[in-house]
Amino acid sequence: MNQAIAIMDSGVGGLTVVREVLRQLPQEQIVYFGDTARAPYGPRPPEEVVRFTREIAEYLTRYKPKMLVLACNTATAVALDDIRSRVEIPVVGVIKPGARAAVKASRTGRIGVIGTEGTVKSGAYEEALREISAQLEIVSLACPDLVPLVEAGEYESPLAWEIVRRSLAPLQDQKLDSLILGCTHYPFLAAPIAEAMGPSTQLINSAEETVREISAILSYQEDLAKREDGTPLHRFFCSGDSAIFRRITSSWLNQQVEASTIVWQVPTVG
Ligand code: I24
Ligand code: DGL
Repeated sequence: MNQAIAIMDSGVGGLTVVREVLRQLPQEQIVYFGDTARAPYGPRPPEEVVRFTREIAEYLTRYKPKMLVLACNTATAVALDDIRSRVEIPVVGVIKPGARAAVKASRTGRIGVIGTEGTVKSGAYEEALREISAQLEIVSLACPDLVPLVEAGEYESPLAWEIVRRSLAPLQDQKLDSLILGCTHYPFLAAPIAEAMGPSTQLINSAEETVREISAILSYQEDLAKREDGTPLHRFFCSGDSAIFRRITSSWLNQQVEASTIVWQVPTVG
């Protein structure tokens, strides 16, 4: 089917999911929205994140997508059920795929989760993990310093190793055998995180697992997968400065993309 896959995120972090779709499902067309003017979502109250995610879902439905992906862990944590009840198409979040991969990878059942404040406070990862297996020991930790670190381009600097080590200190003696990177930005810090946790902890990247889930839904619902060849035309939108957004997107995806800024239509009263 020729309709696009709609992907939303609080900003540019969801491009990790986009890159994975381009790699695993190169024939699929993407329409992406990054809420760069209102990012980050991590520190925001859940009601606000739900409202923003609804607005974006509503905006993206005008492109008649065949599926909507919440690439943001914070949005998935607080808004997935709400969005599912409002749209007709399949809605995929990043939490269940990550949880499933972690349980599969774990031998001891001692699983860690790191994410934004919003994600960790919601308890969504615990819920998803316990639904898969009741036998798990789960340790969750909010790491609010890590997103600003990545967005400052500091993820390879000595400062990154120091901040990661300090942030993850509470997990160091927990004997976790897998750790879910429950935030779009954390794969950029995989090296310092792996070093801080030690060699017996496996890191789980939700973006990769999510695209396997997308792929499974598309091939299960046979009429959903795109079978034609040819280069699809992707569309990128953001709520903030489109020049900066276009620069980050083009460099991350290794291709020049067009991007436009969307101005929300404020409903007029009376
Ligand atoms: N990486 C991220 N966010 C940024 C950034 C970055 N600036 C440089 N790099 N800025 O996230 C966030 C705030 N912006 C967003 C756009 O609108 C204006 C405000 C990391 C995820 C990227 C997929 C470094 C950088 C880059 C290209 C690719 C990867 C990367 F420029 F880390
Ligand atoms: N995209 C968010 C997430 O995965 C991280 C950035 C933010 O806080 O907006 O939780």
